Amino acid sequence: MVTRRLILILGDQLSHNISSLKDASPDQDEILMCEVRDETDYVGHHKKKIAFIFSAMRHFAEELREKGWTVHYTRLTDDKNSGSFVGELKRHVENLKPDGIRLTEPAEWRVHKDISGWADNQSLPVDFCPDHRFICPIDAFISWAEDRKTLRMEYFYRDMRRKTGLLMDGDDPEGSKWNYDAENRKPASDDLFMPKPIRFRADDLTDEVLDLVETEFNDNFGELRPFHFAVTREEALRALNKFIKEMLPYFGDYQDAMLSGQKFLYHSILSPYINVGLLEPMEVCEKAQQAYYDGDAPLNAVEGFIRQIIGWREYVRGIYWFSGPEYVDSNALKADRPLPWFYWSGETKMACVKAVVDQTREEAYAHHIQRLMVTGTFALITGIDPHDVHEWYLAVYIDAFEWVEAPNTIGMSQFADGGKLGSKPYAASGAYINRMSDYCENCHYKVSQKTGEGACPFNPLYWHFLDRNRETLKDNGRLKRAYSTWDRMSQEKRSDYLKTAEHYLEQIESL
Ligand code: FAD
Ligand code: DLZ
Ligand code: SF4
Repeated sequence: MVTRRLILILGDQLSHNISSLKDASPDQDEILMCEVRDETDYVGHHKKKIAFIFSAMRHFAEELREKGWTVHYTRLTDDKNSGSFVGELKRHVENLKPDGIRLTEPAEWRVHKDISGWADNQSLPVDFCPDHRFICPIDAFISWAEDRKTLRMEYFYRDMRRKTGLLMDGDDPEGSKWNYDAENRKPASDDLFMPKPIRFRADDLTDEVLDLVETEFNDNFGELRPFHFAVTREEALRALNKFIKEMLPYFGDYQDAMLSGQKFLYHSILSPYINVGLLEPMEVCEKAQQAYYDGDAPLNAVEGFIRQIIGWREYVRGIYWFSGPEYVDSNALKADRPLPWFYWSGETKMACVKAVVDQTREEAYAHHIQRLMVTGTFALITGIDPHDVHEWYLAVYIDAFEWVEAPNTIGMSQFADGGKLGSKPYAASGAYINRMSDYCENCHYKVSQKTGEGACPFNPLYWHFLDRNRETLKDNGRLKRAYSTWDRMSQEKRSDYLKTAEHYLEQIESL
């Protein structure tokens, strides 16, 4: 007997070779895709993020139809839209009476729980297929992690290099070193040639989505237009090719640099495309590897780039599933201050924070060091509630999906998991931002001033952070030097730091 399955494709599963479509046939199976309020409203997403996902979903549905599939596509404003994946599954099961349901496993706990909870009470079979776009299956990560006292990305990454064969010379790493990060920390100067990321013109389908977002999500954070993101695989491949040719050769050198007015530097801006499935992580890495073998990009750049994808990206996904749904509520440092309003408005005298928030509002994008060492470090050293910080990052970036955002925010950036993901908190004084950027040149605050009115807030707040978290952090090997510097300071100097920090904390909203 022929079985007729209904295949649910979620908004971050827009790959033609997604596992739920393997061995399925347009002659007997049908597809369901849906724009639902549960997904648009679980945080107040940036307008560009909603537009990107809806437009990419609608384009993908069209491509499937061109391949002969019957696609049942629920638009956000359809009268019968129930507002949730489960509601749409129920409605379509009633109408279409399929013999079974199939989907690639959802990427996050919330959705997985909802759909599997519904599936448990169904008489028809619901088949969850593993997501083969990731290199490390969840089970394999869990076995790797369970055997270890401490989890560190570097060892996991080496296993991924061996497993994929990327940049391997037999059993050894290409160039005989696994990691070239030491060569990757140059500040940038504004006379460097900065290629611009490719920008795509909105077609009719995207224009329609932009109008929808303008009407339905007008109060959400962020500027909707101009909208230049790729929304099809063909466009995403063009973005990938431009990155490999023009930016990759300099990616390593300037990976940590920040420059006013230069929002993208040599970063790839590929995370949204990889995360929703328009590009596959392995194909991106293979292209980068080829550029190295062809002599078009140096090893430090290519290794650094590949490490972000098969190392960090896979590692944070593993940590997310290994840690359970309660990971997002971690708060090892018991931080409880509310998120300052300037994270939304950009109205702050701190030039670095203003630059990153303004850019985030305009582009729904900031690069890793901006996220980690500016907005992330400020929230960490001022003791903002990590759950508030997590919800902010989940809302404002176009590439934000909980499985990748939460470990980066809760773990790497806020140290709220107590050091499960990373070995030290990314706390820093203004000196770091001054070294890696030009933000301090036009700041109201003086980066060289340590205490008193006008001192860069990062300076006293850094020491305040270390002092108030001493009990929890004193045994962290990577903070030993900082604590001994603090202990060597005179009582008077320490008290000046703490007084200035407390003064700043009292008036945090007007910093
Ligand atoms: P590039 O600098 O060009 O890097 C290449 C690719 O490597 C990226 O496209 C991405 O796929 C991958 N990558 C790099 N760093 C990481 C990382 N730490 N974790 C996972 N993948 C990585 N990334 C997201 O994709 N979604 C998020 O919601 C997200 N939230 C973050 C929150 C915080 C607090 C921090 C510190 C980092 C976060 N990151 C997140 C990681 C990183 O900042 C982004 O992946 C990167 O900035 C995306 O821009 P890009 O494509 O230009 O990256
Ligand atoms: C992020 C998002 C948004 C804003 N809207 C939708 C949607 O309407 N329909 C959909 O299928 N997916 C959407 N997504 C992406 C989902 O949240 C994502 O697929 C799940 O979180 C599973 O990881
Ligand atoms: Fe940021 Fe301090 Fe530099 Fe101002 S002086 S830009 S607050 S690091």
